Amino acid sequence: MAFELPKLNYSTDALAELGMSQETFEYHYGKHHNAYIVALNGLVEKNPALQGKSLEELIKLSHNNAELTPVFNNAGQTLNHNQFWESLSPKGGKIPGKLEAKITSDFGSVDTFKEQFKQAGVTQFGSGWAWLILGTDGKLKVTKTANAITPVATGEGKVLLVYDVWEHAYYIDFRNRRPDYISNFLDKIANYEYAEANLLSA
Ligand code: MN3
Repeated sequence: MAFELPKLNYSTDALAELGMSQETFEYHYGKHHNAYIVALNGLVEKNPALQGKSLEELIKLSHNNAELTPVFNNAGQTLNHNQFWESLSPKGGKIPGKLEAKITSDFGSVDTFKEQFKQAGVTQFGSGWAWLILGTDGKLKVTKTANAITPVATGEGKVLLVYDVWEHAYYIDFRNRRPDYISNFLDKIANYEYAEANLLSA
């Protein structure tokens, strides 16, 4: 069973008034994400040892394995984008009560959390991702990874929310202004309901 581009929970123009244009979606979802999935399916088809495995299994077995670097990169990017689309919402930006209580408990305040989450993406040199995870110690943490790396590979914790800081994520709408793209994400389109649901199911 080949991997497929996931269905979005909103239309590709749903975030256009909120700082993420339909053109960005057409390239980012329709071309970049799709290309990772097509590449991954090609790699799996050629290698019987990879067949029948989930994305998480492929990521774990290919992590730090030089021969399987292309598998790691394409499986990681497939999963990371799946989680990124879920991390966006046309009704985003509002932090629901249970998540807010946990954020306040673990970061001190919502403002401190947002500043740390923003700085993770601002300071990620080159391409990568910024994450809100539930750490293995039961506390919320902000982290960042380069290229295709995911907390699924590093075992740091469960992914609650993620945003993409590859240039293709923001260059059409924000040009070189990565910090503005991140603030827009945090305040207008971040799907904190998704993050709370992930927290409650942990
Ligand atoms: Mn991307």
